[in-house]
Amino acid sequence: MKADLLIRDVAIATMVEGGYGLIDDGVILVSGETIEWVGPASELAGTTTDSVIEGQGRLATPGLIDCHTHIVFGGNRAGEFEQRLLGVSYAEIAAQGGGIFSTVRATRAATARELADAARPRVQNLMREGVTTLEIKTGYGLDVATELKMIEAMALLAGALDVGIAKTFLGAHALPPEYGGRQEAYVDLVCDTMIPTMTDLVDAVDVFCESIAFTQAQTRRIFEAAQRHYLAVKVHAEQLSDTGGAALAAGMGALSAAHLEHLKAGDVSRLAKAGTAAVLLPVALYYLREERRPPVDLLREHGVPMAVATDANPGTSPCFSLLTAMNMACVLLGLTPEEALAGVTIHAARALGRHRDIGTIEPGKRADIALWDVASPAELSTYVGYSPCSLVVRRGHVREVLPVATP
Ligand code: DI6
Ligand code: FE
Repeated sequence: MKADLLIRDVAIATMVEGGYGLIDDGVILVSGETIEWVGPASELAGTTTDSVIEGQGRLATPGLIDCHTHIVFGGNRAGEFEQRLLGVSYAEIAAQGGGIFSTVRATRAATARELADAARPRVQNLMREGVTTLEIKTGYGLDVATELKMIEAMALLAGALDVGIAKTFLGAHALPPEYGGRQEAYVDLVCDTMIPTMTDLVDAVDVFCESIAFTQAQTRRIFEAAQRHYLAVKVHAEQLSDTGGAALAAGMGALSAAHLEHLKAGDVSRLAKAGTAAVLLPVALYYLREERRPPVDLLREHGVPMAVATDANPGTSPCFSLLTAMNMACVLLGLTPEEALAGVTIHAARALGRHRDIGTIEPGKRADIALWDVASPAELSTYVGYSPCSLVVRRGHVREVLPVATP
């Protein structure tokens, strides 16, 4: 067999079928950008390769995927953090024109270049943790020009960094102040102007379906507009209250439903039936000190794919560490470390509709692979504030440097 790259002497957590699928003393063969062969060294027939990575017993996993972020934004919300510590709620801050609106003002005032420059170190922090693909949402513009500017900032990031970026249009994140009281008129703008404008620029359309944001009926309208333009849909639902957004989204074939703290038991089977991934965002509920937890036991019982993501955003989850989100998924939500790793690999790929392409280590998948200085895969969910990632292969090449220089 002839291949371009051989990775040997690794323990491989293939994540095929959602479990570790461990292969000891494993070998991965890569041709071009694609995984060609995976298995134990003992089964490898004669091979010639141009380059070899000696794993030295390290763990190999699929490159990690952060499937839900709002990592492009202007300004910061540290002042609000202080307010919240004094007891002011997220909803109260939003009602006073803070929250998402303060980020909208700062994002409108910034250039695409400034937005990309501000986001770069945050994305690099994810890359240092073995992330090879992340999703980024718009939603801090809420007007055509600024939403487009956010997409331009994402394109600048994609051009500057060796990481895959999935772009999601979240025009329905909040009602912009200039539309005060005219919800339906703004939904018209989203459906009739924004979505047609964004069609070729984004991969999916998201809606914040919530008591303080958009109703179920408005969410449906926006999804119908997205689907008329052949765009995939996904939802933020049941974060602060039960509005039935997740069931609606599942019924419309959504890729994912995120948050779900208030998801009712009866709606779990709808997610399962539709194959809609549940995206768990433990850092947001930690940050907001939410008592409610998504119904993880039921999701597990029904076989709903559970993804785990950072929700990286300046307000409810100022966290740019996917390993931290994995740890919190275990500690706060009761996932096993194996489920947490599946949540940032195979199930995160599903949440992005990319499961045929990325998220596992198996022949035919893209060669996005992370190597870790750990003795067992459970270690990946164990640490807070420390990344044991030591090498990343993306699209079949060794990613130049992890942004942190190793001596
Ligand atoms: N849910 C969230 O957790 C973020 N957006 C959303 O719809 C919060 C965004 C922010 O507070 O800036
Ligand atoms: Fe979010």
